[in-house]
Amino acid sequence: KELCSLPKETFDLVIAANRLPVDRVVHPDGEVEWRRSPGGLVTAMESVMRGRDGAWIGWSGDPGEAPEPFREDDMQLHPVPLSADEVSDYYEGFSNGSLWPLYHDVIVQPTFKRRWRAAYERINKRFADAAADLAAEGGTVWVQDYQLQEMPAMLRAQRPDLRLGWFNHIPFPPVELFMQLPARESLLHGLLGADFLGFQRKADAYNFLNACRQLLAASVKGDVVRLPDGHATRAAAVPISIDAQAMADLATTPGVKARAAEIREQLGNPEHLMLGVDRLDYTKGIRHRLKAVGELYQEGALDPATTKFIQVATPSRERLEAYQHIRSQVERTVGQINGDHSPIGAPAVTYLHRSFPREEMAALFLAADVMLVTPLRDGMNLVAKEYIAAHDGTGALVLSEFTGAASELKQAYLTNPHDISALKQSIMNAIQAPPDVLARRMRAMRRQVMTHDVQRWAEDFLTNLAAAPERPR
Ligand code: GDG
Repeated sequence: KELCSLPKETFDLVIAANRLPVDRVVHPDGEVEWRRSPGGLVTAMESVMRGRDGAWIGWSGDPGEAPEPFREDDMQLHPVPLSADEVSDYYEGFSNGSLWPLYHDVIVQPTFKRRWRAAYERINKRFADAAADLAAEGGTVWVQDYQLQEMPAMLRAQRPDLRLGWFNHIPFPPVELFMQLPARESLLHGLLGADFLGFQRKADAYNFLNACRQLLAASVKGDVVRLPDGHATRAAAVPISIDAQAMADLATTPGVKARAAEIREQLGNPEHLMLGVDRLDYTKGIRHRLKAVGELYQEGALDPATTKFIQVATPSRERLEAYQHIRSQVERTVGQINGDHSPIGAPAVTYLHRSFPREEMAALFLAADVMLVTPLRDGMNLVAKEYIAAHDGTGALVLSEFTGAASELKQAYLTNPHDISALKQSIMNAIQAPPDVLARRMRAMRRQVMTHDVQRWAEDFLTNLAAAPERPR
């Protein structure tokens, strides 16, 4: 009775994402530490929460019982439990076996299973219940990404007082592809529980609005969808970015600069150093990139003694077959290229299948003359922006037209990675460009990235959310 009368702690801003922004690390002495996790979403959201008293709802990363809520930096963290079966059905199954390939242009055939779909709905409800419990009266709940598309409507049903926003970090597919999804109407209705939906590109918002028009026969006027009950949802582009100043600062620290020089030294001070940094995912176009680089070595357009390529491929979703497959393809190709072309003691391609600290990433960006970002489809791609922020002078970016970043970074060497000849030409153009051309292009891209950072993205999103379904003035 006493306990019940205690006021429950609630929060004005609640973030809901599949994962908490921390990983659990157990030391040999049994002590548990939570460490900030790598990855696109966490990198982006960290600065949003800084200085606010907000809460973050998400899975801890370990199956089974959830740890008690705890505080970390400026955040209240609320773990949501997932059993081992739920991890495999909701996360690996529906999220990464059905939605991820479908939303990335069916690069890999999506799998649909009714058991996966049921788990997805159940977990979305679990997240909605947690948010309903934590959000203050009239508060704001910001839902993240494709794993939680049914949560907004579930939450609105319980808490019509809340402002609900959702941001999609990945593309939203054209209706011709989206309509393959067995749960398509429920997902659209789920999203329409929100007041504002943010997408990486205008084309993604348009695809969503079009799906509502065609599959729900909903009333769509401009960028607003209105349901028969009168509730209106606005969908628009709010392209995500990086903490640009933090990356720029990191890249000018003496330690990072020295390390960048050391990396070049270790590779025998190459004339040209090319770099790729990706999660090892079939969407990232690593295979196409290697094919292009391999052919350039083969034809003698690039000299393996003086032009080196470093590919960082961070381990990802390793239990899924499609990821095991891309990994073996990539590793075989790297082996072939090095077998055919590497001088003794200095590989043409340095392949790194592991994660690195941020400082090491910054040193790699700084060391590289040419950054190769060649996804077959990518919501935004933060790596492209990080490379720009790390480079003050020259440096060249080869960038796939199929990334969200291509809409903003027009001075990159834009390319179609499906066209290997075109990709090779773009790489050569970037490598052979005169320094003054590179400097001019880099200046323009840097202006874009430095003035459109993740802090501005978060403000933009929240301003749009506060005004929805109207546009902010
Ligand atoms: C999704 C969307 C969208 C990578 N390896 C290491 C490391 N990273 C960092 C990168 C970058 C982030 O992870 C990856 O972000 P991306 O944008 O490239 O890609 P996704 O993980 O697929 O992210 C994407 C993003 O969400 C945000 O909305 O842009 O389109 O797919 O920051 O630097 N960081 C460290 N060590 C590594 O080994 N420290």
